[in-house]
Amino acid sequence: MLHTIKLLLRKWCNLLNRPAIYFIMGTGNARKRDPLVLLEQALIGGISHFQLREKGPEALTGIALKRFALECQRLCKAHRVPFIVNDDVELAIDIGADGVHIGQDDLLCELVRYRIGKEKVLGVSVHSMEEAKCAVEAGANYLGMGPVFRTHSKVDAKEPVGVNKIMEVSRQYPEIPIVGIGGITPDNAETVWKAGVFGIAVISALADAEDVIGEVNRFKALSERGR
Ligand code: 3NM
Repeated sequence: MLHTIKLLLRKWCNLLNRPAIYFIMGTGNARKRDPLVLLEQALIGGISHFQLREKGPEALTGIALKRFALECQRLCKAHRVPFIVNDDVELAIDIGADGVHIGQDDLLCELVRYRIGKEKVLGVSVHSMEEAKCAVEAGANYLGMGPVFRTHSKVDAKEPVGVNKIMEVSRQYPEIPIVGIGGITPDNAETVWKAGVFGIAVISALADAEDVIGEVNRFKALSERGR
């Protein structure tokens, strides 16, 4: 079991020992620059994973979304970074994304796992031990846990939970990688690493940064210190 998980992880993580700096973005998050320029800078900086999360009233749909997703995928491929699609299972399958990330309100984990097959990555957002148990049993490859701190990037975000829940879940499921999310910046990231996460996921800390490459490097340096 552990061996299978490690093999799967190796497939989507460039280097198993490398801390995950997981960037999440949709066109609505790119307020300072073109979204593809933003993604490319984050990739040059050295993010380890990318998730396309297209949300909000102005969100791209249909063919425009597919075109944008293909451009993001092309950039990720060029940098050998896994490309994950949030929620939109059909889009992920259509373009051959590396995986899908779903929340608790999205399709059932089991159903998504069945749709994408065993080879693709399935990430699930969880907020409690019960949700973590369900996600793990349904075949999630990693868990997103948060919001660790207050976030302005998700309209329906829950109250911040800090890092204690992450520590509890990682004690219960030591084999499942946990990615902390929500309000994480270079100023508070060390606390999250110290909770034993596999990675940190961020939107605004990179999307709103003046110097995206520099900010990714700050996160990378912190991950080495905090672990
Ligand atoms: N999911 P930022 S918090 C997409 O708690 C998302 O599950 C969350 O954005 C959860 O880094 C969040 O700007 C938003 O706070 C993260």
